[in-house]
Amino acid sequence: MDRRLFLQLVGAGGFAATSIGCPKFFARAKRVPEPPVGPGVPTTCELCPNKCSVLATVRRGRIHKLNPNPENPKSRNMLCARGNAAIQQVYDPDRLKQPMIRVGARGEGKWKAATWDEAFDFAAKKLAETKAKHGPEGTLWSSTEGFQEVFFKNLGLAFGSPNILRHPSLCLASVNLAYSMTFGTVPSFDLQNAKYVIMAGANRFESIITPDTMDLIGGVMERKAKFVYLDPRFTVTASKADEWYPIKPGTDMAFILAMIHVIIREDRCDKAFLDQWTLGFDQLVEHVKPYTPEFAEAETGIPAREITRIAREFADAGHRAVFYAGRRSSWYQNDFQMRRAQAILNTIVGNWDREGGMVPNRKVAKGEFMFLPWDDPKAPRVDEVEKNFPLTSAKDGVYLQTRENVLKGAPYPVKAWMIYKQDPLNAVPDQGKTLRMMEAMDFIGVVDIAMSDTAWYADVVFPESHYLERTDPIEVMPGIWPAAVLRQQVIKPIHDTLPMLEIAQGLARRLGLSEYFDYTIDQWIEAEAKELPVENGLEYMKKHGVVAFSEPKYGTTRNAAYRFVTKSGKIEIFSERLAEAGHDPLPVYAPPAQPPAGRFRMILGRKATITHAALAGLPWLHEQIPENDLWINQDQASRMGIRTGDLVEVTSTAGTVRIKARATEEIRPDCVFMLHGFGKKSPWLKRVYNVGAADAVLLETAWDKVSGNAAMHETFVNVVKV
Ligand SMILES: Nc1nc2c(c(=O)[nH]1)N[C@H]1C(S)=C(S)[C@@H](COP(=O)(O)OP(=O)(O)OC[C@H]3O[C@@H](n4cnc5c(=O)[nH]c(N)nc54)[C@H](O)[C@@H]3O)O[C@H]1N2
Ligand SMILES: Nc1nc2c(c(=O)[nH]1)N[C@H]1C(S)=C(S)[C@@H](COP(=O)(O)OP(=O)(O)OC[C@H]3O[C@@H](n4cnc5c(=O)[nH]c(N)nc54)[C@H](O)[C@@H]3O)O[C@H]1N2
Ligand code: SF4
Ligand SMILES: [Mo]
Repeated sequence: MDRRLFLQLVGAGGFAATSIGCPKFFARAKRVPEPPVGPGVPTTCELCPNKCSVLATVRRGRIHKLNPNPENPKSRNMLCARGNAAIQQVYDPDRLKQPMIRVGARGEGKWKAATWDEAFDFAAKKLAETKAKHGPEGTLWSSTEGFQEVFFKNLGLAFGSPNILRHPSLCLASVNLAYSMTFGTVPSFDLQNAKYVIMAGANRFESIITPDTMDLIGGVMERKAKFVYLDPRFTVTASKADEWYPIKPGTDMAFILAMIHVIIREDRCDKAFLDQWTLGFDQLVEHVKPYTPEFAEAETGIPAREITRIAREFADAGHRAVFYAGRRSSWYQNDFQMRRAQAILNTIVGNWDREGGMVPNRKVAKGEFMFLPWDDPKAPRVDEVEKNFPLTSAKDGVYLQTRENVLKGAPYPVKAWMIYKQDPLNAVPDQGKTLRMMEAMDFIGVVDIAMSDTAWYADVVFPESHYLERTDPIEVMPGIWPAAVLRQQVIKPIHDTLPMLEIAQGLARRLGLSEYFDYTIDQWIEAEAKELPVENGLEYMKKHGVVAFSEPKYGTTRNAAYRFVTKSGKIEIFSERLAEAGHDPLPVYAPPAQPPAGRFRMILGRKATITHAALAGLPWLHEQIPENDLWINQDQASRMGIRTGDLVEVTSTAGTVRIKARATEEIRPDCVFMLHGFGKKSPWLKRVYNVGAADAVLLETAWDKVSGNAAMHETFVNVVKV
């Protein structure tokens, strides 16, 4: 596709709403008419957690164009800029093309191309040696969500390791725990029908979540519902809001508690709802008395009269008012409690399970493939989750605690690390510390599609086939508009790559674990498709790529017989379980530590064209953002003699980077901001290698007290002009 047309169509917001054809002038220039491309193979995007439905067209064996599949109500007929650029990942000349085994020192970049047999033999030998020396618990298996992640995780479990470490404790563990402890489940927010929406740092026009981003455009902006946004930065989302408040970082809980205070004081709660469904409202009434709007003004910098007015407007919109939860809650050490405060604010206006409110997620039923079960691991987890974070999900683990304990060698040594679809050197705060953890390993194996920074420091790199080259399990995407989606192969792998299932099978064969992986992907999805709520599930899925419910259902939990999955069976405003675990049963506000004079708090966020630390180097996307920079407030910058484009040195206790400055009014004076995804160490990522800087170098180790979720906005940095 023509680059300019691509850019016009993806536009400033970064997404195209409909299919884009091949430009006519392009076609005219060809002597031989191009064969038609047809409607496309239905499949599912893998470039971020949203998993939008795609129709992939192929011409002469090459992927020609990716279009949105209108049949998925969750992705709302949208394929964003990143989704479109997936073609460039497939044909990227710097892609991993065959297994690689390290021959020089770690990180030196000396590799030998290997056959799959050599790579499997090598890794299996190292894993078996680790098991013989330290037991299966001496191995760590870490991964980020993806449809083939299940095979990676199962390999770790079948191997006998308790140390399965998934990405939530870097992302959304605290928000999920806060909502589940209140409602027994994590709901969605009906932005299509809401009348009043408050978002605190959920940058939905740049941090895309489907269908919320599109519903914010269609449901909120076009219907002129009120949209209030709090963010220390003027983001694209701020620019679209009715009201934007550059809240002082780390003080959102004060704002929320003051809203609760006003709503209770002025008797604007949904009393009938509170009486019937909730526990602990009386304690809340007492609890919020000190949290006046004036108190919150002093904390947040938002005028008390505005907080009071917003609270009144919010309560007046009642069941159609939502304080949106946000997704990345790896912010502060009190993140769990801040999200609990949000959940309680939503509760008191009675928006639970109402059109335009908070709605418990529905699922599409699917079958399960029955594989041979393995014995439970004998050893406890190395992160000692049950002791350190008893309320959090032990099956996903806690990343930072894992790293602390591995570095200490306690409670036992962990000496081999397998990594799937994850780049811990960039995703985990304090890159230097993660490097030390890697150095402490006897063996590191990485499964990726690119030579990520983490892969660059590994011993063996297994190239996974690209999502457009493989068939993955059917996945259920829960929500108000739930869907089950299939990712099916569009083209055969163009290099010597394998899907994760076959990588797991290759290793399992050598580790004596074959019996647990004795099936094909086709058998797996056939079993899943059997229970889909359509006739001939598998055929339907292959033809449509998606089975979905396009009509929302409200009120299913609002019946007298319903018991919430909480200790009391009610919505828990006051939580005894929290009290028992030694935490505040109602959210107590404590002001965040302030940066000492001359230092700034570092905050993070996203742009629409980049996913995390990946994708910034894909040509179409790279042209949008060729390099990251450090946002610093204009007044602060001029006082320090810093101008846009000047090179600055940024230092925290974790590390130092050099990066160009962007002096701007679009950020508060007490913080600085840096985009993720640059300053790479892997020369294979050539457009972003040594370009800009990596935020992970600067971030210090801190976590949320209840969930163990990484707290990534707790680092203070020093900035000097170079
Ligand atoms: N400094 C900093 N750290 C953060 C964040 C931040 O904003 N700043 N955000 C946090 C959040 S919210 C999250 S969710 C995490 C995300 O953390 P990660 O999951 O580590 O994020 P990515 O950068 O997307 O890295 C994914 C890796 O998977 C590879 N990959 C992509 N597709 C495939 C595939 O199909 N198969 C395989 N095998 N590999 C594939 C990519 O090449 C890349 O190396 O990071 C967290 N950490
Ligand atoms: N394009 C794109 N979309 C994505 C992703 C991606 O990488 N790229 N990743 C996906 C994933 S895994 C996730 S978790 C989500 C993340 O999406 P979000 O949950 O929206 O999180 P972030 O984009 O990380 O944005 C955090 C925002 O909070 C602001 N902020 C910082 N401190 C404070 C504070 O104290 N108070 C308030 N109110 N605001 C604050 C920051 O300036 C930033 O704009 O996005 C998803 N969607
Ligand atoms: S939001 Fe974009 S990158 Fe994410 S799944 Fe959808 S199309 Fe793919
Ligand atoms: Mo995330």
